[in-house]
Amino acid sequence: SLRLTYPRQYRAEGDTLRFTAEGDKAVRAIGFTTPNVRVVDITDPLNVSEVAVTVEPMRDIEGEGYAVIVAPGGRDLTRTLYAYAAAGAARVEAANANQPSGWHESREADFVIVTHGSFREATGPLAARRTAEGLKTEVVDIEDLYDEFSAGAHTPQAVKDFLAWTAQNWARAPRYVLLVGDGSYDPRDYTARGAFDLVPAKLLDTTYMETASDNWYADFDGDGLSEMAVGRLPVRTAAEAAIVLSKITGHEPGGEQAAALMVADRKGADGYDFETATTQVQNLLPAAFSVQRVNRGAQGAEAVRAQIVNGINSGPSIVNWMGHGSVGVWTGEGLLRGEDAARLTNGSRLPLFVMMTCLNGYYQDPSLESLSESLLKAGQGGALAVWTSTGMTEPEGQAAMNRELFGALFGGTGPLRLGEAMQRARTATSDADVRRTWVLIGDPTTRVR
Ligand SMILES: [Ca+2]
Ligand SMILES: [Ca+2]
Ligand SMILES: [Ca+2]
Repeated sequence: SLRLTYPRQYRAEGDTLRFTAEGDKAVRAIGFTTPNVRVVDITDPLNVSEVAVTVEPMRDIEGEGYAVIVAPGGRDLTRTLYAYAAAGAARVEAANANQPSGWHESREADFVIVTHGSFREATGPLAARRTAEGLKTEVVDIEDLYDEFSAGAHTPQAVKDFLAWTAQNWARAPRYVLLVGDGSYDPRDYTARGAFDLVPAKLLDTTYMETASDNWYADFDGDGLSEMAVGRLPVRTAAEAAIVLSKITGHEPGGEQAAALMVADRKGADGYDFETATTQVQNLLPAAFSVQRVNRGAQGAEAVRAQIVNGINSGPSIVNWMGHGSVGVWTGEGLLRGEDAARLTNGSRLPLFVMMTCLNGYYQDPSLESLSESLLKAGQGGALAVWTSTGMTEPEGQAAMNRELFGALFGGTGPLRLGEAMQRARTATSDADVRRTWVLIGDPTTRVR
């Protein structure tokens, strides 16, 4: 065999260099643009230490710049070193004192609100109101769940592990969970569009795409049905939280009009008959309901848009859409659009929107707002709550779930809270993607009648 030994030059790139040195031999590394260079011994990543260096200008033959000379220590071992320009080192952005919490202790709750710290105060009136209604409510800071359940790491698993813990160990486990804070598919803000993973979004692979599933947090056996009813208020600021929470706490169940706006897309290239499916849902409304029906049909898009916007402005208690859609729109023609939300004038007559379509619930994009979010956050009206999908799914399972929801809400079993009605509705389909991607953009303890 042949052993070839040759000297190798250590030259920094971008004022950093990772290199090795024998403990007892001095090593010279060149190519730094500044004399202010620090070297750390990273051989054991759990025991990093700074190494003393000598810095000198590079020799003429080496070019312009500075060289560092290092002798890591008397030991024989090969050491791994990292040299960097001190000014280029990343800084710790913030260090906050820990707030102690005790969520591992056995407690009793019917409802838990898991909130980002910025919205904690805003959740107070909702917690007080539900407690007065007989639902024992706990407000949990998401930071404390990271502390207690994921060793401080920002991860959706902390929320799931907390809820699973309550199911196993609390004297009474919650039936309803409200997440207060937007989520993002870019929790570390690699794309520099803003750090909006305030209460983490859990991303799952579905047939057509990767998307968020809030149901996942309380689905302990992985069958797509959650064991607690989960909703989310995807707010980013205290001002948004105040608007949304005042809509929810200001809502009086039973006070709304017995009216429904039922909107159906026309039969598309895929051949699905949205009109017939909508009629089947509509037939489940109580006889006392006044129904406004809008069929996309052969009408001009602008005429349909006007009927929809006017229909919402009349303040029905429920708005139901079956048809095509994307993140911010109903159909490619935009029969209803995110930008319509802020102009809605239905005031305090706030409907539940049931949107059986694609992507209207895609709340996790840091730079786009989904239609469900625009409707929930609208200040002069819009939605009380929205039930829709973060993903792309087939209409058959959606329609089955839509019928079951109306049965649960209006079928005479007494007033159900939204979360309970939606739990029941999901059991009507075995389509795993429909079950997992439907999100309640709203509060699961809200009652619509
Ligand atoms: Ca803490
Ligand atoms: Ca389950
Ligand atoms: Ca969002």
